[in-house]
Amino acid sequence: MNRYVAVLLALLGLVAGCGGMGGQSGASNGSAVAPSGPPNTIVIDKFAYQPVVLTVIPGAKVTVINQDPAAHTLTAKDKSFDTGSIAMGQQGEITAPSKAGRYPYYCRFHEYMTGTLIVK
Ligand SMILES: [Cu+2]
Repeated sequence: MNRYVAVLLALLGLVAGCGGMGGQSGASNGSAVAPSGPPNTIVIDKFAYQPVVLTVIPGAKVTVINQDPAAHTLTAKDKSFDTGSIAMGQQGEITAPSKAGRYPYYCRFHEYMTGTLIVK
């Protein structure tokens, strides 16, 4: 079981930007079917968005994964996107605006949680 947790954390580490621990990368057999192109993913962990700034193309789908034991949202300050409430361990999705620009967002439940989606 702890091994499962370790693997999950390792995967998250890769998503969050390839730092860290090294070790067992690659070569797991099966399951995860990778879509073509890098996935656009924002992870919510410890009441923070990771990465804090994400750049995507116009209209991109962005998956938002909530790893916290609390519900969160990812809501554009200008309301151009909003995941709605994401329960603990669940995920939501937003569609990036079609217009290029910087879109600050926050969590409606915890307004100190902020990040920026850059569309270009
Ligand atoms: Cu929150």
